[in-house]
Amino acid sequence: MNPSINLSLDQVHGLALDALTANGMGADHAEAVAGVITQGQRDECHSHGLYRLLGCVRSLRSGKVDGHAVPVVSQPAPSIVKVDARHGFSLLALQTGLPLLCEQARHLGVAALVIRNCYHFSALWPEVEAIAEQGLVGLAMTPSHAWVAPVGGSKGVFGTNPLAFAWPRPAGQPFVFDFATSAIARGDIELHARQNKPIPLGWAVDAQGAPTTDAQAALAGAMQTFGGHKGSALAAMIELLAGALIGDLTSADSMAFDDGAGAAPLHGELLLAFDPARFLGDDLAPGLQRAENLFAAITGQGARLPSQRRFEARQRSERDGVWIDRALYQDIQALLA
Ligand code: NDP
Ligand code: PYC
Repeated sequence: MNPSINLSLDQVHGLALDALTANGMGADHAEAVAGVITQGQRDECHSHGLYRLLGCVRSLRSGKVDGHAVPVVSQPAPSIVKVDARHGFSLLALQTGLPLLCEQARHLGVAALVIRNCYHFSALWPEVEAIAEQGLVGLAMTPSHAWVAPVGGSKGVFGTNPLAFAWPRPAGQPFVFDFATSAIARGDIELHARQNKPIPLGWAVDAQGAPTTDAQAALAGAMQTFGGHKGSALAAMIELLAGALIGDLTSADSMAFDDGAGAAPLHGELLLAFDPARFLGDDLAPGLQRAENLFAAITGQGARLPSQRRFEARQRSERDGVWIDRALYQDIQALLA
């Protein structure tokens, strides 16, 4: 039997919608969550594609997430758009606040979207890509659960805290990167554990603080930051900007709130949008050209831009559908029961 199964993107989307609604999620939330899960699978981001349905349904069944929460928008200052997700998943809150974020960025040059009280499980690149689609520069960050040790330590303090950035380009796809400030997303270690595969040294230490290649031991121990002290400082910055500054939980607070339920982390998210037209005025065209020169200097020597792999995967998936692990497909089918 083939260990993988081929699905069209419509089938992926339908499967995600069915699994979420069968577990009590309201239609608008389910549509937002299924959309981002389909995007993740389409772009071959396996840690944040269909695999995430297992965690979403676990979160719904834990009774912590409100699958019908109606996000509430406020604007404490012209440049700050706040959306209270009211203990729902983050994605409907994001959809609710994004148009006003972009409008205010165009008006003021720069604006912030603060999402509070949200359960967060998704990759950030769809969010900054949506900002770049509006011709704006986007930056996004969020904490998670305190799984990651600071450099020099061996106990979780930081979340896997992703940082994503998108720069709109006059032609073609935007320049986008999106990475965890841990050496790797936790989802990737979980996928290694599911498949009984070892992980590289440098991703995590075990519960005794010793470096490990055992994925299960890594999940029971602490993850490491990328780039040593540099990733550690960026992870701390994200706790401060997308936690303390916005009046929401840090990764340690989120983990304490979860109290072993195994739900998605509950915290906030910070997104910033910058309008190049406002920053550059009459110099818009040369400013954008400088960016193009930078990208050409990268690709001109054979290096690739971040997201190039993803954009290629997107084209392939739109043409051929996606291949998913049969065991994962069966686990998802079981969620429909
Ligand atoms: P990776 O280490 O796989 O990739 C990070 C970024 O680096 C991508 O933009 C990738 O582009 C780029 N990249 C990789 N290799 C190269 C290369 N050789 N040259 C140029 N660019 C390269 O990501 P992570 O494991 O750190 O994170 C995966 C996902 O997990 C992210 O989308 C993140 O948002 C998500 N996540 C979400 C969390 C949450 O709390 N919601 C927490 C942690 C992670 P490409 O994709 O094209 O390879
Ligand atoms: O993969 O680290 C991760 C993650 C945490 C929350 C969502 N994804």
